[in-house]
Amino acid sequence: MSVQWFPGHMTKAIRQIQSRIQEVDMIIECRDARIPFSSSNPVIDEIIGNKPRLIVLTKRDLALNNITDDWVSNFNDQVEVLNVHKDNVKRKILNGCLRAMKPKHDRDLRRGIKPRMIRAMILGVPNVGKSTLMNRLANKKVADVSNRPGVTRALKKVKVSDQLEVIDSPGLLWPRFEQVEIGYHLALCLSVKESGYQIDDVVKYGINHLVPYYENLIKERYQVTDLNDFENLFNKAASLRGQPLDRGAFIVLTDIQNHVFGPMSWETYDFVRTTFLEKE
Ligand SMILES: Nc1nc2c(ncn2[C@@H]2O[C@H](COP(=O)(O)OP(=O)(O)OP(=O)(O)O)[C@@H](O)[C@H]2O)c(=O)[nH]1
Ligand SMILES: [Mg+2]
Repeated sequence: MSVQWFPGHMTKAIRQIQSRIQEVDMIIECRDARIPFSSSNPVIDEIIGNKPRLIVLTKRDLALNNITDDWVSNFNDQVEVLNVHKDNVKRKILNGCLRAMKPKHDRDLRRGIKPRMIRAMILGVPNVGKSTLMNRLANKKVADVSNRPGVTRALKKVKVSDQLEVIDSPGLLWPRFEQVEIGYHLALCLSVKESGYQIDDVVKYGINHLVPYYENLIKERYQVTDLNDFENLFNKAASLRGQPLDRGAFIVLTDIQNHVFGPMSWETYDFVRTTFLEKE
């Protein structure tokens, strides 16, 4: 069964964002480094139009470095890859924004107009780290942050420095995911609420993709030998925690979402290119 989550607050947020998009010079578009394709949102593309954009791949610490590197080398846009908690976010974002704005600043300079403060709006799918990024830029807690989708519900503007002002925004999805994998990837990265999908389907997809990297760790954690027998795996996951058996799939889902096995990239550039992009 496919994944779907497009609640009313997102439709409202899209309207709010569209009504204030003229206020900003450029967009900081956050995507999840584990799913650079699945977290690229067609609704956001439409909102951005031809405004300058800096793509920020967040949560680089949760993705596999070689796969992230491959993605970055295939981007045409300006891109920064961040662990939003640890990296020098302020410097990297300001430099990225200056690079994205350079063609406009050069045009202005030729006409004798000095570059003024850059106004940027942060956009992205839910739970990708937009508010965490804004808090790091502001050097203080200006927005609530939590590891679940749909935390931010309103736009919020913060002055970062004399060179940069940013607006944080609610996470956006789109009404229908064209491929079932997109929904699974967003669910595994906690960008979709659980009510939007069948947990068993998402967990089976997740485990099957983790096996090539973490087979032994998965077998050890749930004390199983056959990773094709999901009923047994779910039962073991539940009984090892002393929980009712029907909680098994949810327990495994939470383990995957909390990346207990280690870093994971759910989509490689080559997979996306051959499976999705070349078919269009
Ligand atoms: N490991 C890791 N966690 C991160 C990173 N950036 C953000 N997070 C975590 O991701 C979770 C979601 O962060 P938020 O900043 O609330 O995400 P958001 O995009 O504002 O989410 P919505 O407001 O729901 O759209 C929090 O638990 C953050 O601590 C990162 O680079 N690495
Ligand atoms: Mg937020």
